Amino acid sequence: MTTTPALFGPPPAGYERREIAPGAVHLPGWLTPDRQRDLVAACRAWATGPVPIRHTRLPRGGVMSVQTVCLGWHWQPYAYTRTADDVNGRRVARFPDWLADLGRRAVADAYQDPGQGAGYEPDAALVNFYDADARLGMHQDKDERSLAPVVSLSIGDTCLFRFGNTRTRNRPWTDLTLASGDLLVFGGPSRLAYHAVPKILPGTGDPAVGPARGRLNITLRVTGLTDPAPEATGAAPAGAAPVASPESGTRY
Ligand code: MD3
Ligand code: FE
Repeated sequence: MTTTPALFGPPPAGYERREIAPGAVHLPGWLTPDRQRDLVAACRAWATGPVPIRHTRLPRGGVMSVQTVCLGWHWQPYAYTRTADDVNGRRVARFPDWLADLGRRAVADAYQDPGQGAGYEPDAALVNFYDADARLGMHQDKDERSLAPVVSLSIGDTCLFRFGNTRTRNRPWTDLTLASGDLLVFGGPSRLAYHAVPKILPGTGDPAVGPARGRLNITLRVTGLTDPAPEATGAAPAGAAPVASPESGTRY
């Protein structure tokens, strides 16, 4: 059992807040060095299992250059499941409450709206690791059934991030750099915008804070999914009387 990282307390005083587009907010340096170190330690543990970090396989036979491990729900193109059927079939690690709390603070700070922060209930995280050559092509995040914001936390090497538009994967787009400690929140009219990570800038991270090399990105999402009722899983004997479900939300 790991202890809860010390992720609480206010972000650094005087951090900037940049609105890239309506609903897309960048808070450079929102994570303190201590919080970044705690998150790196957590990512190291998640990377070992129950589902190990791996290059996601694509439907046409390729693999992504980015390596990913999921919490709460497992993502593979193009669906979320509880078990990593494309890796080892195991259930992914649970989504920790402290990470949801961090997500609520992120949304509250990005939108300067404590109410919106309080109502944010992420249930899945994708931890992406980029080595010097990894890239992520232009795509939309649309496998979630909820349009709640996506929270993105960057640690390690700086990357070039390309924020596009909601209609096409082409221009217009805005390029910005994401450095260690940066928070991005994408919601509202920006939630379905195309975006990409065209380049990592190797050696730009501080190994005393982030990974020895490369870039970590943690995205928090609201899948909008629920587990099937127990009687629909095949777990109950045939013909068994339906069993009352436990308190909702506690089955995982
Ligand atoms: C804009 N990850 O995991 S995070 C992804 O740095 C992903 O690893 C990138 O794109 C990374 O899907 C970018 C920033 C991000 C995440 C979700 C978005 C930007 C977004 C959803 C809508 C619009
Ligand atoms: Fe994405």
